[in-house]
Amino acid sequence: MKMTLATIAALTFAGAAVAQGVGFAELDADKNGALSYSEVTAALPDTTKEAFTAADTDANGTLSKAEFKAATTKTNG
Ligand SMILES: [Ca+2]
Ligand SMILES: [Ca+2]
Repeated sequence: MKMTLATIAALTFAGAAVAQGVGFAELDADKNGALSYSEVTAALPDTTKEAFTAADTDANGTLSKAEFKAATTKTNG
């Protein structure tokens, strides 16, 4: 697998979430089923815009549960 800088950034963000035991439900403060950048940074202040964008694979500005899971699964596996 080719590791781009964006991929590494996404894994760093997901790794931080896993390391802190923060799951999708904890991050989704308004419970709308998607994570905004501000919701992610509220729990994980070190998350860069680059990391968030890298995990947002459909580039719609929020992370779906599937996108979040994909990022954290890469970290675990
Ligand atoms: Ca939300
Ligand atoms: Ca998205």
